[in-house]
Amino acid sequence: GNRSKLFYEQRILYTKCIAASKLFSLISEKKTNLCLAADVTNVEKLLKLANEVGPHICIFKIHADIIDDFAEKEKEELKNIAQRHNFMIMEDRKLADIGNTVQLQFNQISKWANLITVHAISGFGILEAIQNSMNFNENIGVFVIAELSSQNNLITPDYTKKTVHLAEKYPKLIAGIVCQFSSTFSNPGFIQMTPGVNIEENVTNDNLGQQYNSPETVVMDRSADIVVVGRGIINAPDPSQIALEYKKKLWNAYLKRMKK
Ligand code: 5FU
Repeated sequence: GNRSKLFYEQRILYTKCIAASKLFSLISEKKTNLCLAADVTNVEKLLKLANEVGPHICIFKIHADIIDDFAEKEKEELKNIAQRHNFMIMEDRKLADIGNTVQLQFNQISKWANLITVHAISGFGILEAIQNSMNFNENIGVFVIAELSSQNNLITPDYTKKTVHLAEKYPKLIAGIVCQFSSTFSNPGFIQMTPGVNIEENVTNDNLGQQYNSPETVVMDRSADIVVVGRGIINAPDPSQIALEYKKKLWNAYLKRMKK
């Protein structure tokens, strides 16, 4: 079937991952497929962003290792804000080590994040490690990186295919796939998360390899289900107002895709 022609709420029927079905329903309830990449180093600024942008997003994605003094208290506060505004917290750690090491890392991250990204580079052990971790529960979902947005990255089409194939073997664990194209996978139960988006027409890349597309390109032409936006929002003078603009553009692109 063609996953890009199914509504979010219809996709619930195809997933065996409880975190993914929660995500599908919160997206259709809040009418937002926007994920904020909250790449700030100051923890007060992080919590302020979560509070202000929270109503407009489905996922608040962070890199915990860039934040100064991200301690127990702040993690609890972030969880409270997530509950208040009904969004999920993703740690974009891109775990990539052997299973045993990943299990130890996951035991920490799972204390405060519901979603986590992993590379499949080390093979099945990484997914086994998470699924069999003492801290694993059904509210946690994994996103596997099958493609990257950066210019001249080293992922090959064969690696991408094998990554998706591996993900298919863990339907309860895998919420989705981080990728760039519609053709990367076909399973309607997996959520396509796509980074590299900016609404300003003259912003097509940064000077470190990042590449940007428009909301319409990624949602309509590339069938993204969740779109990641970082600097396009966090560097704006009023992040919540810009986030609302992204939210509307992304949701309209989804509605147009469904009518096309
Ligand atoms: F898997 C990926 C990828 O392929 N590209 C990305 O840019 C993840 N990202 C993340 O999305 C990256 O780590 C940033 O947190 C975010 C994009 O931020 P930007 O400021 O919108 O470029």
